[in-house]
Amino acid sequence: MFLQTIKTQVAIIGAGPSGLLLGQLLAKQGISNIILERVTGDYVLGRIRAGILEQGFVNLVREAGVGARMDREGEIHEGFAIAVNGKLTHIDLKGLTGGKTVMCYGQVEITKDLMEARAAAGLSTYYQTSELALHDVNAEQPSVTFNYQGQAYTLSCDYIAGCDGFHGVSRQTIPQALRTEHERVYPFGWLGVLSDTPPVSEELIYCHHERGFALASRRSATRSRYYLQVPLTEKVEDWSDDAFWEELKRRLPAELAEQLVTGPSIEKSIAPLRSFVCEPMQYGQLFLVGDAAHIVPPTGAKGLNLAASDVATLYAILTRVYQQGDKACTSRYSEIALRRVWNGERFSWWMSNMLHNYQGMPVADMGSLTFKRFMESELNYYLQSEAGRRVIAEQYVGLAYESV
Ligand code: RFL
Ligand code: PHB
Repeated sequence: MFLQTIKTQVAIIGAGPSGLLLGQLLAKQGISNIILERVTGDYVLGRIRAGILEQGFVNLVREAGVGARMDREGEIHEGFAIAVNGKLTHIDLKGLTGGKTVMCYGQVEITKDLMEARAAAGLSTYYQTSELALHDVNAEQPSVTFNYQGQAYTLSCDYIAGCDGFHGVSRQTIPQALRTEHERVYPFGWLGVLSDTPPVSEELIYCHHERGFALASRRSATRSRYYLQVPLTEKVEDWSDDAFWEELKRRLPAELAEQLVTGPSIEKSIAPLRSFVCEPMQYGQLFLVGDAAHIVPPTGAKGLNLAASDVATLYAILTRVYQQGDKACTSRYSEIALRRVWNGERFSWWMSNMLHNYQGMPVADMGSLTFKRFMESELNYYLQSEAGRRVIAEQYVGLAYESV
């Protein structure tokens, strides 16, 4: 097979939101980059995931010049609600944080906007690559080899951004002895349904219920996204649409359950819940970004937002490298990124513990009655106190990005 050699400044592995946003921002600064993706663009767009974007993320998308549709179609949310066994408490994000809000705009839409902007700018993305491997990441001139349309390629570059998600190859390139992986797998998953029905509420409602957690989210005035806590043993095929709606009604506050508009699901899937952090997030010229380095359970709406803060940090560092010749600043990436990551991890873990029901789980998995009582007490305390609600609000809207 003939070997093609190509060259760029930054090789980006993965065309998820992390890779696409980083690529767009770097290109704005005149830093060349090539994205290598394992699957097709349509496959990437088929993954229904996040819906809530922090202001920092929104600003970054605007800075990348890709915010026009988001600003037109996205919804600004000034608050959300937490229901405890049917009783609602409002978390006034705007009032409690001195004016901060979040944007409700689907990950699929952001990804689509970024893909279109990349194509329009003529930036190069290789979809459906295989056999991808990273080489010499600890040397001055690393490279990535891969196959594309039956042809073997070598991409030589200055830096590699590993934006290839939890199951990607980048993280595995860091020698095992040099990385520490922290992991907690939760003893339940989220069954999610997307439907073209008017959402039950204008704001999101996180429901703590004896039968298990539920979340009422949305994508627009006509599209709803709902989730139910289910045991990990559950199969999505065993959940008919009717069964899903019935269970959701049981967990929603009664007055909302009565108003719930049901309809056929357009997507239905089960996602396991995991907390995961890889330390450090860099090795030589390789930087891990987003889900490649960390995973949070979705209860705090933080996964994509942490990916965005990694992108912001790496973008600032690489801009400094290429515009000021300050190569030494690259050594600060992991330390800066991890500080924010650990806060998001702690918040997501805490929200997950308070809002889910661990009853029936092994005691080692926090299934004891004592743990249940601690969590009920914690939730009640934080909801009835304004200071408590502010603690939730401040972290939900997202901490400020650290400068490089
Ligand atoms: P992604 O999206 O996984 O993209 C990685 C890309 O890398 C490609 N890849 C490879 N490419 C080339 N070679 C290889 N060897 C490769 N291996 C993998 C993959 O095909 C893929 O295209 O990671 P990225 O870009 O870091 O983005 C992270 C986000 O997707 C994730 O954090 C969020 O979706 C998490 N999340 C949420 N985050 C929020 O901030 N707010 C939310 O409201 C929110 N809700 C959620 C969520 C995640 C969920 N699930 C299903 C896990 C709700 C759910 C249900
Ligand atoms: C979603 O709309 O998919 C969503 C919203 C908030 C979360 C998790 C998921 O915390």
